[in-house]
Amino acid sequence: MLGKFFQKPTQQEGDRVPPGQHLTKGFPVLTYGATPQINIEEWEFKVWGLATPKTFKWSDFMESPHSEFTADFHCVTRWSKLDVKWTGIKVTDFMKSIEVDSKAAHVMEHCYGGYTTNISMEDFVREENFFAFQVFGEPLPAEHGGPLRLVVPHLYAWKSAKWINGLEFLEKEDLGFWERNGYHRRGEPWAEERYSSL
Ligand SMILES: Nc1nc2c(c(=O)[nH]1)N[C@H]1C(S)=C(S)[C@@H](COP(=O)(O)O)O[C@H]1N2
Ligand SMILES: [Mo]
Repeated sequence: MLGKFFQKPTQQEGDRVPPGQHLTKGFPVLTYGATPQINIEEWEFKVWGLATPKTFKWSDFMESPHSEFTADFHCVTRWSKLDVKWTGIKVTDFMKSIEVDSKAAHVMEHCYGGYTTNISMEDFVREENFFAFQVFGEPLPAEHGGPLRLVVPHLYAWKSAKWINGLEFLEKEDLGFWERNGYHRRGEPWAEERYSSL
Protein backbone atom coordinates (compact mmCIF):
# COMPACT_ATOMS: atom_id res chain seq x y z
CA MET A 1 0.00 0.00 0.00
CA LEU A 2 2.89 2.31 0.63
CA GLY A 3 3.89 1.70 -3.00
CA LYS A 4 7.18 1.39 -4.74
CA PHE A 5 9.08 4.17 -3.03
CA PHE A 6 7.93 3.95 0.55
CA GLN A 7 8.57 0.85 2.58
CA LYS A 8 7.88 -0.38 6.06
CA PRO A 9 10.92 0.05 8.26
CA THR A 10 12.47 -2.93 10.05
CA GLN A 11 12.34 -2.71 13.84
CA GLN A 12 15.88 -1.30 13.97
CA GLU A 13 15.20 1.23 11.23
CA GLY A 14 11.89 2.10 12.88
CA ASP A 15 13.72 3.42 15.93
CA ARG A 16 15.38 5.93 13.62
CA VAL A 17 12.25 7.16 11.85
CA PRO A 18 10.69 10.17 13.59
CA PRO A 19 6.93 10.23 14.20
CA GLY A 20 4.76 10.88 11.13
CA GLN A 21 7.56 10.03 8.66
CA HIS A 22 7.78 7.25 5.98
CA LEU A 23 11.00 5.71 4.75
CA THR A 24 12.06 6.16 1.15
CA LYS A 25 14.87 4.36 -0.67
CA GLY A 26 14.86 6.92 -3.46
CA PHE A 27 16.21 10.42 -2.99
CA PRO A 28 13.40 12.88 -3.77
CA VAL A 29 14.31 16.42 -4.85
CA LEU A 30 12.57 19.15 -2.89
CA THR A 31 13.21 22.63 -4.25
CA TYR A 32 11.15 25.78 -4.16
CA GLY A 33 11.73 27.37 -7.57
CA ALA A 34 14.40 26.68 -10.15
CA THR A 35 17.78 25.01 -9.67
CA PRO A 36 20.36 27.80 -9.96
CA GLN A 37 23.11 27.50 -12.59
CA ILE A 38 26.45 27.92 -10.84
CA ASN A 39 29.85 28.26 -12.46
CA ILE A 40 32.45 26.84 -10.08
CA GLU A 41 35.05 29.42 -11.25
CA GLU A 42 32.77 32.22 -10.07
CA TRP A 43 31.42 30.44 -7.00
CA GLU A 44 31.80 32.43 -3.78
CA PHE A 45 30.85 31.94 -0.17
CA LYS A 46 30.64 34.91 2.19
CA VAL A 47 30.29 35.48 5.90
CA TRP A 48 29.01 38.77 7.29
CA GLY A 49 26.94 40.35 10.05
CA LEU A 50 28.41 39.70 13.51
CA ALA A 51 31.55 38.21 11.98
CA THR A 52 34.61 39.63 10.31
CA PRO A 53 33.52 39.72 6.65
CA LYS A 54 35.28 37.10 4.56
CA THR A 55 34.87 35.68 1.07
CA PHE A 56 35.82 32.11 0.23
CA LYS A 57 36.47 30.60 -3.18
CA TRP A 58 35.88 27.01 -4.20
CA SER A 59 39.59 26.20 -3.75
CA ASP A 60 39.42 27.33 -0.10
CA PHE A 61 36.79 24.69 0.60
CA MET A 62 38.67 22.05 -1.38
CA GLU A 63 41.85 22.73 0.60
CA SER A 64 40.18 22.50 4.02
CA PRO A 65 40.03 19.13 5.79
CA HIS A 66 37.42 16.77 4.37
CA SER A 67 35.40 14.23 6.35
CA GLU A 68 32.98 11.41 5.60
CA PHE A 69 29.49 11.49 7.10
CA THR A 70 26.58 9.08 7.31
CA ALA A 71 23.37 10.82 8.26
CA ASP A 72 19.60 10.35 8.19
CA PHE A 73 17.58 12.92 6.27
CA HIS A 74 14.05 13.94 7.30
CA CYS A 75 11.84 16.13 5.10
CA VAL A 76 8.85 17.82 6.69
CA THR A 77 6.71 16.55 3.75
CA ARG A 78 7.01 13.20 5.59
CA TRP A 79 9.73 11.24 3.84
CA SER A 80 12.90 10.14 5.57
CA LYS A 81 15.98 8.62 4.03
CA LEU A 82 18.39 6.71 6.28
CA ASP A 83 22.16 6.41 5.95
CA VAL A 84 22.90 9.02 3.32
CA LYS A 85 26.67 9.00 2.72
CA TRP A 86 28.24 12.39 2.24
CA THR A 87 31.68 13.95 1.93
CA GLY A 88 32.23 17.47 3.14
CA ILE A 89 33.66 19.93 5.60
CA LYS A 90 32.61 19.91 9.23
CA VAL A 91 30.95 23.13 10.38
CA THR A 92 33.19 23.04 13.47
CA ASP A 93 36.28 22.93 11.20
CA PHE A 94 34.93 25.76 9.05
CA MET A 95 34.28 27.89 12.13
CA LYS A 96 38.03 27.83 12.90
CA SER A 97 38.60 29.83 9.70
CA ILE A 98 36.33 32.76 10.61
CA GLU A 99 36.00 35.25 13.46
CA VAL A 100 32.54 35.47 14.96
CA ASP A 101 31.47 38.04 17.55
CA SER A 102 30.50 36.48 20.88
CA LYS A 103 27.13 38.29 20.60
CA ALA A 104 26.12 36.15 17.60
CA ALA A 105 23.31 33.81 18.68
CA HIS A 106 21.65 33.08 15.32
CA VAL A 107 22.65 32.44 11.74
CA MET A 108 20.84 33.11 8.47
CA GLU A 109 21.85 30.63 5.76
CA HIS A 110 21.88 32.30 2.31
CA CYS A 111 21.84 30.53 -1.06
CA TYR A 112 22.21 31.05 -4.77
CA GLY A 113 18.63 31.52 -5.99
CA GLY A 114 17.62 33.54 -2.91
CA TYR A 115 16.48 30.79 -0.52
CA THR A 116 17.16 31.49 3.14
CA THR A 117 16.69 29.54 6.36
CA ASN A 118 17.47 30.50 9.95
CA ILE A 119 19.18 28.44 12.61
CA SER A 120 20.43 29.15 16.12
CA MET A 121 24.19 29.08 16.75
CA GLU A 122 23.59 26.19 19.12
CA ASP A 123 21.96 24.12 16.37
CA PHE A 124 24.46 25.26 13.73
CA VAL A 125 27.79 24.71 15.47
CA ARG A 126 27.52 20.99 16.14
CA GLU A 127 29.99 18.20 15.44
CA GLU A 128 27.57 16.35 13.13
CA ASN A 129 26.80 19.31 10.81
CA PHE A 130 28.70 19.76 7.55
CA PHE A 131 28.96 21.41 4.16
CA ALA A 132 28.63 18.62 1.57
CA PHE A 133 30.11 18.52 -1.93
CA GLN A 134 29.72 14.76 -2.59
CA VAL A 135 26.92 12.28 -2.00
CA PHE A 136 27.40 8.51 -2.28
CA GLY A 137 30.90 9.13 -3.63
CA GLU A 138 29.79 11.32 -6.55
CA PRO A 139 29.90 15.11 -6.94
CA LEU A 140 26.74 16.52 -5.40
CA PRO A 141 24.19 16.76 -8.27
CA ALA A 142 22.87 20.28 -8.93
CA GLU A 143 19.30 19.32 -7.99
CA HIS A 144 20.52 18.13 -4.56
CA GLY A 145 22.37 21.40 -3.94
CA GLY A 146 25.66 21.04 -5.79
CA PRO A 147 28.27 22.30 -5.79
CA LEU A 148 27.84 22.82 -2.03
CA ARG A 149 25.04 22.46 0.49
CA LEU A 150 24.74 22.49 4.23
CA VAL A 151 23.51 19.35 6.02
CA VAL A 152 22.03 19.62 9.52
CA PRO A 153 20.98 16.04 10.30
CA HIS A 154 19.19 16.71 13.60
CA LEU A 155 16.66 19.15 12.10
CA TYR A 156 14.14 18.84 9.23
CA ALA A 157 15.89 19.05 5.89
CA TRP A 158 14.61 22.51 4.97
CA LYS A 159 17.43 23.74 7.28
CA SER A 160 19.94 21.92 5.02
CA ALA A 161 20.37 24.76 2.54
CA LYS A 162 21.22 23.76 -1.03
CA TRP A 163 23.56 26.00 -3.12
CA ILE A 164 24.59 27.70 0.11
CA ASN A 165 26.69 30.82 -0.50
CA GLY A 166 26.69 32.70 2.75
CA LEU A 167 26.23 32.89 6.47
CA GLU A 168 24.93 36.00 8.18
CA PHE A 169 25.60 36.03 11.91
CA LEU A 170 22.91 37.73 13.99
CA GLU A 171 22.27 38.68 17.57
CA LYS A 172 18.50 38.21 17.30
CA GLU A 173 16.56 35.54 15.48
CA ASP A 174 15.30 36.44 12.02
CA LEU A 175 13.11 34.12 9.92
CA GLY A 176 14.09 32.47 6.65
CA PHE A 177 11.93 31.69 3.62
CA TRP A 178 9.89 28.73 4.90
CA GLU A 179 9.87 30.02 8.45
CA ARG A 180 8.14 33.21 7.21
CA ASN A 181 5.68 30.98 5.37
CA GLY A 182 4.52 29.01 8.37
CA TYR A 183 7.22 26.44 9.05
CA HIS A 184 8.54 26.09 12.58
CA ARG A 185 11.46 28.32 13.52
CA ARG A 186 13.52 25.34 14.73
CA GLY A 187 12.16 22.18 13.06
CA GLU A 188 13.18 19.28 15.28
CA PRO A 189 11.73 16.08 13.73
CA TRP A 190 11.45 13.98 16.92
CA ALA A 191 9.28 16.72 18.45
CA GLU A 192 7.41 17.13 15.11
CA GLU A 193 8.20 20.83 15.01
CA ARG A 194 6.65 21.14 11.54
CA TYR A 195 4.66 24.36 11.58
CA SER A 196 4.72 27.57 13.50
CA SER A 197 1.95 27.91 16.05
CA LEU A 198 1.90 31.68 15.61
N1 LIG B 1 18.35 26.58 -1.62
C1 LIG B 1 17.42 25.70 -1.24
N2 LIG B 1 17.74 24.80 -0.29
C2 LIG B 1 16.81 23.89 0.10
C3 LIG B 1 15.51 23.88 -0.46
C4 LIG B 1 15.21 24.84 -1.46
O1 LIG B 1 14.09 24.90 -1.99
N3 LIG B 1 16.20 25.72 -1.83
N4 LIG B 1 14.58 22.96 -0.02
C5 LIG B 1 14.79 22.40 1.32
C6 LIG B 1 13.92 21.27 1.60
S1 LIG B 1 12.31 21.61 1.97
C7 LIG B 1 14.39 19.98 1.67
S2 LIG B 1 13.42 18.69 2.16
C8 LIG B 1 15.75 19.65 1.25
C9 LIG B 1 15.67 18.67 0.13
O2 LIG B 1 16.93 18.30 -0.33
P1 LIG B 1 17.01 17.36 -1.60
O3 LIG B 1 16.30 18.05 -2.73
O4 LIG B 1 18.47 17.15 -1.84
O5 LIG B 1 16.29 16.08 -1.24
O6 LIG B 1 16.49 20.79 0.80
C10 LIG B 1 16.24 21.98 1.54
N5 LIG B 1 17.16 22.99 1.07
MO1 LIG C 1 11.44 19.58 2.87
